[in-house]
Amino acid sequence: MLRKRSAGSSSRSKTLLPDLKTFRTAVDALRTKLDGECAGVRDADGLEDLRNRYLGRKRGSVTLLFDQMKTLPAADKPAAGQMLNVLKTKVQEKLAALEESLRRPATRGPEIDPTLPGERLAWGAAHPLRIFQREIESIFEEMGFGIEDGPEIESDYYNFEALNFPPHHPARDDWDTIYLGGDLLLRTHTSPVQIRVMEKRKPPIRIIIPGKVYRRETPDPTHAAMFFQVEGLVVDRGITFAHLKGTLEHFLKRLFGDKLKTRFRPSFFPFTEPSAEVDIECLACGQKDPACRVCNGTGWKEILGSGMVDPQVFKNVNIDPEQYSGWAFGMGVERIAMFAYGIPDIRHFYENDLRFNRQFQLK
Ligand code: FA5
Repeated sequence: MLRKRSAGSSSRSKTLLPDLKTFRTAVDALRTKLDGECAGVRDADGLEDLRNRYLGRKRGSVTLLFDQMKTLPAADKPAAGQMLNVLKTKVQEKLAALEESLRRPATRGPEIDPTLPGERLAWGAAHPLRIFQREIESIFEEMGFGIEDGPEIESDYYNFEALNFPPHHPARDDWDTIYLGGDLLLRTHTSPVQIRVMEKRKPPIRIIIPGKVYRRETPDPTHAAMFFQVEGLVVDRGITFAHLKGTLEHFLKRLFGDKLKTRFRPSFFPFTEPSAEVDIECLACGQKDPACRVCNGTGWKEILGSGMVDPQVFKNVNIDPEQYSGWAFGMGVERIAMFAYGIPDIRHFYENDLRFNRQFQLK
């Protein structure tokens, strides 16, 4: 119930406040409102306006509360008076802080001197492996090969089955990889792209396929779990193993010089028959160090696998093996780059150490 205004109360107090509780609510509300309004003040005029609205001698909100306090019962007045004094001090402090912050110049960044020389930006550069891959590509391009690529996420069919690895074939163990669920995996070699290309194109085919491959592998100086390969594929009428040998020998001599010693070793791949692995003399130790970490003292290092395309693979892509023959190879880019640049450990390629990377330049 509202109290009647007592005689002698100020004519400025229009609203009668019933009790201390309601009075406290009004004081709290004013304090909250003040915080919001301070945040909106941008200049001295705004500050003056705010000061008048709160502390103005006639209509300031705080002044009006002082008037209204007089209508409270005598017993409530000391508490209400104390409340109002605290509020008034707070308002004064807030306004003083606001005035100070308006007087301070806006924070500015450092002065710019346009006459100073600019900062030189570091340009990125091709990674040594990319540089080397380009070098391999250009030698094959000179021989009339085209360049193809394919997906790094492959299906079991392209990575294995179409290449003549039936499910559960033990040869799959050598190409173990990360399986992504369902039928998908990270490809273990670039050979699946052979199938993809032969599915869409009929012979003659003469291509190389550079790309990244993945294996379940424990890293050591010559093995990585992710590395680069360049696949080669030639299919036409009358293609023989002699063409494969001649092409690879020419390629390796272009890279390492005419004196390079190479050897073809019989091997096995489910998708080529016959198959051969190609070794080059160990250029790290010159075939002289029985304790060499690169060739394990054998004097040779395997750099690629190769062979004549198996007739079953041709059948899988509807190419008639009675009319066409072909060969394929897959080489490890890092392995060859290690010899070309004299790098003793394959892991240097992946450490992103600029002191290492900067030693290699595009020719
Ligand atoms: C293959 O990957 C076959 N797809 C190659 C092939 C293609 C054979 C076409 C016949 C016809 P292999 O697993 O041997 O084969 O790998 C080929 C080359 O990749 C190796 O000679 C080696 O140079 C490189 N290589 C293999 N494993 C690693 C590894 N963990 N780290 C770095 N390089 C590797």
